[in-house]
Amino acid sequence: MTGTTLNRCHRRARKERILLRCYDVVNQPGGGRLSSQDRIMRQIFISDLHLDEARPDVTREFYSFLDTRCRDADQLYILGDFFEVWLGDDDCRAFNEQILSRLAACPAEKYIMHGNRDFLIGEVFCQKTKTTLLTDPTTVQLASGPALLMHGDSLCTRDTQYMKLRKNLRSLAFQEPFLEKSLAERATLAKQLRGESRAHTRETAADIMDVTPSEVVKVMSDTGVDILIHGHTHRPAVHKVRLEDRTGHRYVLGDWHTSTRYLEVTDTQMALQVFDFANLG
Ligand SMILES: [Mn+2]
Repeated sequence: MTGTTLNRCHRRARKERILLRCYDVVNQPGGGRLSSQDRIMRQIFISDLHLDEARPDVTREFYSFLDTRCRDADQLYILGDFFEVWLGDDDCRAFNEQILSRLAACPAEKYIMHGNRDFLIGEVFCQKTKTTLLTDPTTVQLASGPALLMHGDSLCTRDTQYMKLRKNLRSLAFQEPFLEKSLAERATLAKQLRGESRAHTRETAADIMDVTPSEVVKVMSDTGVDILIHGHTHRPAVHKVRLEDRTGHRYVLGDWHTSTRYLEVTDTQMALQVFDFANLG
C-alpha cells in the first residue's frame, strides 16, 4: 500500500470514527435529542486566527479563549489558517511550541483542517497537540443534522489565478522539495508568496475573492447537507442558500484580527459569536 493510499485510509477511518462518535451522542432515545438530564453537547468552530509572532495580542486572546469560552466544549474545530504561516512540523521555534502545548492541554476533542497559510501542518503537529487532521471537505454531525466543513478557499473558483496556485502548492511535487529546504529558505519563499498574494488581493475585485455562489450550491447538493461551515473570506455572516428542494444555511466564520470570533453549536442553538479583544494595553 502506498503512503498516499495509507494516509487516505487513515483519514477515512478517522472521519468515520468522528461521524460515529457524533451519531452516538445525537442518536439518543427520544428522537435524536438529548434528554434534559444529559449534558448538552457543545461544539466550537474557529478559523483564520492567523497566529503570528508579530501579533502577540491574538495569541494572548487565543489562550484566554481556550481557558474560558472553550473550557467546557466537547469539540473544537479549527477550519484553517490557524497560523499566518506554517513552514513545516519541524519548525520548533518557541512561539510555535508554546501554542502547540497550550492547544494540547485543551481537553476537548480537537480537529484541524488545512487553510491556505498552514497546509503543511502534518502528523507531528497532530500528535503533539492531540488533534485530528480533517480533509477538506469533511462532513460532521450536528444536533440539527449533517454539516459540511471546509476552509473555504476552494469555493473561490472565480479567482482562477489563485486556484492554479492552490493546485500547485497542495501538490507533493511542490511540498516534498519545499520541506527538504532549510527553515530559513522556506521562510524566504513563504514571505515572497505572501507578498505576491497581497498584491493579487489588492488587484482583484472583491466579489471574485469571495466564494462562487454556484459552487456553494454544488458542494451542498452533492453532499446532501443543509449546513455549510467555512472560513477564509473573513466575511462572517449567515447566508441562506437556495437549494433545489430546500433552503440551506452557510455559516462563514470570521477572522481574529480585532475580535475573538467563533461559531458555537449546541443542541438548541447555532450562533456566530464575537467578542472584542480585551484592551490590555
Ligand atoms: Mn484562508
